[in-house]
Amino acid sequence: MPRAEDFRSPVHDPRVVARVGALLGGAIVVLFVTGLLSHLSQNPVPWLPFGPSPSWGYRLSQGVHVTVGFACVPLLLAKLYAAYPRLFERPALRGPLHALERGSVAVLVAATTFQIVTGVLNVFQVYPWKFSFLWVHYAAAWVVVGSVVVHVGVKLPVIVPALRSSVAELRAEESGGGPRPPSVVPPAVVPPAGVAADQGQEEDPAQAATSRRGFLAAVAVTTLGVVALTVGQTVRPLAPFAVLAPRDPRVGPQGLPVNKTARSAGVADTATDPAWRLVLTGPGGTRELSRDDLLAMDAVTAVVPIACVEGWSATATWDGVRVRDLVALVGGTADDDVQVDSLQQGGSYASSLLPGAYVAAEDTLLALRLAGEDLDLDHGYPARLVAPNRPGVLQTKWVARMTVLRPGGAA
Ligand code: HEM
Ligand SMILES: Nc1nc2c(c(=O)[nH]1)N[C@H]1C(S)=C(S)[C@@H](COP(=O)(O)O)O[C@H]1N2
Ligand SMILES: [Mo]
Repeated sequence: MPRAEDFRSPVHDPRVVARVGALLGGAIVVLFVTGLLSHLSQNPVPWLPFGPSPSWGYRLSQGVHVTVGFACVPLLLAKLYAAYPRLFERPALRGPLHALERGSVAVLVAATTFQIVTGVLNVFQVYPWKFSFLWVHYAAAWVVVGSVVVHVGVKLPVIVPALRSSVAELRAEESGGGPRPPSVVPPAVVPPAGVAADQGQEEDPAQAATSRRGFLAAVAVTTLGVVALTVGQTVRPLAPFAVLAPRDPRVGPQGLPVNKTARSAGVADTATDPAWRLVLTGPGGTRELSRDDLLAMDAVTAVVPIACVEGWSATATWDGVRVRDLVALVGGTADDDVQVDSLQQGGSYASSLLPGAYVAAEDTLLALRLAGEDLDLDHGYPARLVAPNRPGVLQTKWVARMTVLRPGGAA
């Protein structure tokens, strides 16, 4: 069994661990905030209602979430590599407080690794688990943030001096002038014989400083590289470089990706049936409208992005009818909530609730056309919902029914 002091690589240094940790910690804060925004836009609360503006809001926050999420992969690996010799610290437990500290690190490592692995797999639409990704990811987010707070609190006495020791000092050390670096673990008095060590010899301070700076530079370059190769799924001009992203936002019928096809949603026949009618229900009764009836209404053009929760997004130009005009046909007002149901039977995305603030927006459409053509079947023909600043999962395709909800009971 190796001992903590057997790991001689100069990278196992509190200044390295603290710097990588600061980046990872910052990333986790960003992930937590953008994650909560995503949660609140899918599970609205009365005290923080989301609205339709700015139209690119969800696109930005979820794009940041997934891009920063990808960037966490190299950061987490670097952090674990720099800090792992502490696993071999002996005695393993020095008392109840130390046990608590070690326990919080175990929770932190487990929860963060779990969060990043499941998050990335979800983006690639790989679901090797039985649980609901969304709720487990949401619950684990609180565990991650809680254990980060405990960890930073406990380690503050190490973190502060480690971060204060600036890069300038590392440089001075490199040229032979600086102080001896503090070690991540207490130095062994006598190097134990017979155990292979990372670097073997007692470290040369200049060389060690160079290795540390080299490691930090490699981490920074790798992380920026991951960002550069992912962010194109949100930022259109960088799309050609988004080789790590599973979706190319430029590829799909009418220039827009498709997550769920009409065939896989089981609506290929019902959606193309000429007998299709939009069933509108409100306080004033029920009306059935054919696609021709809808095309005969006041047409509106809106530029509204599809911003998938999985990170890809793309702007599109839609033509259709304002939802508030439809609501008015059945005696509703622009403040009423509207329940939107798809022809699709079952599945979490087969219906969505459109809160009143979105109904009122002039860019909230029952879209009939996309990019100047009739909607492609896979984009929701004969009619689909599009509203600004709304997660992709709520932009219901193949709409069959819209029901005006009034406080105190439906319709
Ligand atoms: C490590 C820290 C992370 C935290 C604290 C975090 C937090 C959250 C939270 C709170 C949500 C909202 C869940 C909900 O709507 O109920 C969320 C959603 C999401 N996260 Fe993360 N996340 C983290 C890492 C990641 C990573 C690494 C990825 C992948 C690259 C990722 C991908 C996603 C996706 C795709 C969603 C949307 C899921 C959906 O609505 O279907 N997350 N995250
Ligand atoms: N009925 C229904 N609507 C749906 C879905 C679905 O599976 N079924 N998928 C949603 C998701 S996850 C996204 S990102 C958008 C994608 O729209 P698009 O295929 O036109 O790009 O549609 C949404 N509307
Ligand atoms: Mo999506």
